[in-house]
Parts: sequence; C-alpha cells; structure tokens
Amino acid sequence: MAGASERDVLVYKEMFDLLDIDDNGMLTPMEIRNLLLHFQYNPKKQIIYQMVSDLDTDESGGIDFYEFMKMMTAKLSETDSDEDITKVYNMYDSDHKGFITIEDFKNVAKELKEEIKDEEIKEIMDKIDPKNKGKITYEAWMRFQKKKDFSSIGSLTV
Ligand SMILES: [Ca+2]
Ligand SMILES: [Ca+2]
Repeated sequence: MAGASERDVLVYKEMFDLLDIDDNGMLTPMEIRNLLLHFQYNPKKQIIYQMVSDLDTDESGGIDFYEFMKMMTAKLSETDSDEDITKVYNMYDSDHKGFITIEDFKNVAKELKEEIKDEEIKEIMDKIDPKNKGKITYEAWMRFQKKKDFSSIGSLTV
C-alpha cells in the first residue's frame, strides 16, 4: 500500500490485533472507542458510529485490516501537509473571507453535531489567534496547526 513500508504494515497489524479484542478480524465501534480513549479522545457514540461507517467501505459492520490500514496511512500523511490544513481551514471559512469567525465555528460544530458553547468557542479562538479578538486569520490557523497542538481543540479535529 502506498505510503506505508513493510515495517509499518507489521506495526499496524500488531496494533490491529491488539485492538481486535474478540479476535474476529474486524474492529467494531466498541473496539474503536477503546482506541480513541487510549488517545484521550472521548467522542460521542454517534461520532464513533459515523467514523466506523465512513471507514467500513465494504459495509461489513466493522473495520477489517485493510480498512484499518487505509485509516492509519491517511491520518499519518495528513499531519504535515499544508494542503490538508488548508482544506480544514476552508471548511470553516466557507465563504472565503480570509478569516474564521465565531459564526463559522458554530456552523461547523452544527454540521458535526457537536454542542459547543460560545464561551468555549471564544476560548479556542483566543488560543489559536491571540492577537485578533473574535477571529482567526489564515496565517494564525497555519501556525497553530503546525505546532500540532491538537489536544486543545479537542473533538472538533476528530
Ligand atoms: Ca473485533
Ligand atoms: Ca468492513
């Protein structure tokens, strides 16, 4: 598979076997939840089900090793690519103003069915762009994402 060396595949296989608690060759939503908890994410049930159904390309009801590999290699290549960071930025700044407002945040949260309070949004925005109150410029967004401080934006990046 592109982007993964033979050694990576072995590591992924080991991870997969570890996560596949009941050993049926498939990761169920419950097993995925364990994985996310391990990374200190505790998303809502519906988000996990959504994730699994997105990854479950053959609609078998779970993620097999091939589907798991696709997820892991996609995640890895995502981390450093400007293009992907820009893609997420554009998801927020959908009308291309050149900055992200509280309203933009609310719209995305609504789409993701995340409940988030105005104060929480303001806190996140101040963290990403401390200089501009109430908005995030594209430059500040890139700077922040490259620091890889994903933990502070929590579930919005999942
Ligand atoms: Ca399983
Ligand atoms: Ca499947």
